[in-house]
Amino acid sequence: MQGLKDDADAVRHFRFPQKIISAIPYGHGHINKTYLLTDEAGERYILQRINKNAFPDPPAVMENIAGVTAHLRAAFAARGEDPQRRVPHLLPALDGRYWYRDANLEYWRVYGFIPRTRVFRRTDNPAIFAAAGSAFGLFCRMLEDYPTNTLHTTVPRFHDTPHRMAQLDAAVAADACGRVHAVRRELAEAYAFRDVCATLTDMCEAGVLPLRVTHNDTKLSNVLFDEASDTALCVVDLDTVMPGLIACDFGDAIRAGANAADAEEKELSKVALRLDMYEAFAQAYLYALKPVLTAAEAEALPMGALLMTLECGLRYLTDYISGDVYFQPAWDGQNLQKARVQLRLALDMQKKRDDMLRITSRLI
Ligand code: ADP
Ligand code: GN1
Ligand code: MG
Repeated sequence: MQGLKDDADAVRHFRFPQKIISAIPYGHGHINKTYLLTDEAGERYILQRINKNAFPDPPAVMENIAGVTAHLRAAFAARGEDPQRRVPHLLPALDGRYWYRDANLEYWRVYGFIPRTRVFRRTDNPAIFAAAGSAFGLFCRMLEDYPTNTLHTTVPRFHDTPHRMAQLDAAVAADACGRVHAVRRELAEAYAFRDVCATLTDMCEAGVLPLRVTHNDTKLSNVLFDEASDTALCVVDLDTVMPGLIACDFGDAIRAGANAADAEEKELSKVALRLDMYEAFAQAYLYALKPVLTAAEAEALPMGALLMTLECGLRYLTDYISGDVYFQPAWDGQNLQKARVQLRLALDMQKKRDDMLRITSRLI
């Protein structure tokens, strides 16, 4: 077989109807390792090795995904839509489980490939971003009646921003790579948000914001679009589906998709929140979710954008200081550059908070 080499063993342990003849690295994710498989009849599959550094309990991740995808399939079928195109479909391993553990204790899974789709890594087009907003809004809406307490919290404190701040503090104290002296400016920018970083977690603990089934990694490239019509079809990358806050899903999408500049932009003056993109996403997202959203959840959306942006900046900066142990950098200093962009974007969001609030309140 072309491609897999040492990893070929994993392929032999899934129930493919035909023989797999090629495997090529696929996608642009920074966490899992993804391959596109093709069988002798031309049918394609997505094979992924789950990153144990990010997800210490892969069987729990797979149990969440199996439960949620089954629920979504039934919900789409009930609406008369084709679940095969709207929901990722897991292929069982030979033993009937949805994962296979190899001799190196690495975990693998296989999805059917959803054909005639494309992903956007980035867009300047509000209509494309709005379509992603519909898909993520619908995703949470359809899971509104899913029993939240049956889901595993696979990454504890994933969107706990004060916890991310504390991880940054710990990385600075350890200074494992002697990089702290070079990032004093970025640290000052991050620390400026210390007072605000617990806003959402405090509201959640106080019972003001409810925990729902959320996606937690809502970037544009986690939505498959129909190639012919550019309509959003299917939400993928379900590893982080767990109980969470709507403000975090909304905010992470805005963070990743409403920046006027690239995520690695070197000219930081180009970094800014595009309010037209914010509005396009918010309108579509709220259209899907409005019927179930509480007033407090709606009001918290702008804070979600600010804190998810800050949090991502904190995570990149922590990783840079720690020696790039979580996000695999494609070049030296990439995590630091990405941190600078997120911190600058968070600052711009702070300035535009009233604009965001005004837009959101018009939509609810
Ligand atoms: P990562 O966690 O590494 O980002 P993803 O689950 O997002 O991994 O998958 C990486 C890419 O593979 C996606 O951006 C998408 O292009 C593609 N992909 C994932 N699942 C499918 C699928 N079922 N059908 C078609 N393409 C898929
Ligand atoms: C990671 O897996 P991927 O590349 O879609 C990360 C997200 C970050 C994102 C930033 C499990 O997402 O939380 O927002 O990188 N996922 C995990 O680029 O840590
Ligand atoms: Mg992804």
